[in-house]
Amino acid sequence: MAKSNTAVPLTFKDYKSALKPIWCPGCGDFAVLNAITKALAFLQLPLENVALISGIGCSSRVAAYTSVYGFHGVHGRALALASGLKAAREDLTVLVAGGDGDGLSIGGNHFIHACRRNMDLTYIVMDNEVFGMTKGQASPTSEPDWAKGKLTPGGSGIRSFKPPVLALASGASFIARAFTGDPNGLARMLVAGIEHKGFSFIQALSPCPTFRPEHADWKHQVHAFENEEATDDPLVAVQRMMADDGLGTGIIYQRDLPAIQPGGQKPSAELAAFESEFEI
Ligand SMILES: Cc1ncc(C[n+]2csc(CCOP(=O)(O)OP(=O)(O)O)c2C)c(N)n1
Ligand code: SF4
Repeated sequence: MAKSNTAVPLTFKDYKSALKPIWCPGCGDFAVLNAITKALAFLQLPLENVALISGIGCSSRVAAYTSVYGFHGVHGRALALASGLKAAREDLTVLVAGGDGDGLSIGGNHFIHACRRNMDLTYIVMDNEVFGMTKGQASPTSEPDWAKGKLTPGGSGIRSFKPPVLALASGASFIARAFTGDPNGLARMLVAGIEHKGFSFIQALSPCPTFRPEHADWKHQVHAFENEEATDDPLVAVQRMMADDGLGTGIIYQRDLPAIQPGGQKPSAELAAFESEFEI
């Protein structure tokens, strides 16, 4: 990786890799890539001080399209990888990104525990309410009667959940929803999430024109929360989230909570001796 030249301000282009995204035309994930690079440029974070960890899915490709350190990991395990990295390298700004399938279906268990631990990570879920990469199966945010694939003719019949509510109940200290149709708004949210000390969760509504073309209507349906001020009161936050149609955008909740940072402790000699017993 090229080291940042700190004498010259970095632009968003410096945070992009030479790889050309292979997302379908109109995919919302392009806007997420742009918002990430704009947020990093705004903060002037040196390239070598940032890592972007992702899972598997169309959206998870985003790690390869940036020039910061990256790890395009295993399906549903981005938060586990990122938590380990942050534990070992507190100095890094660690961003985590992926889809609703990656983060909330196979990765759902890691999600709730990442919220609960409140490590200083910024997690962007590109929510298109579908498994895009595997050609259109229902995800945990798909409506129960939405049906396209052979797996769920007539719909999955399973109610979708609201990711911000899950994040709140699990202990996240920064919760926001953004829309890729407003990339500058998403970039501002990312800046706020990165600056927040603790686990920041951003649900980015990111349309998949290939498998959910009806989401083209999101641009008319998305609305800013009437009270745009973030609340630090979980009761107010949950009321706002439950009353909402899932398309309200803004920073919903932000609260100072202890951020866990397990790094900094050297393994004890006893532990090393114990581990050596298992060496093969
Ligand atoms: C362990 C494992 N199970 C299943 C898969 C197949 N798989 C790849 S991507 C994906 C879902 C992707 O959906 P999402 O995370 O919402 O991302 P999108 O492609 O919509 O951006 C699945 C099920 C896999 N790669 N690994
Ligand atoms: S299938 Fe959907 S999510 Fe995947 S690149 Fe195409 S538009 Fe984007």
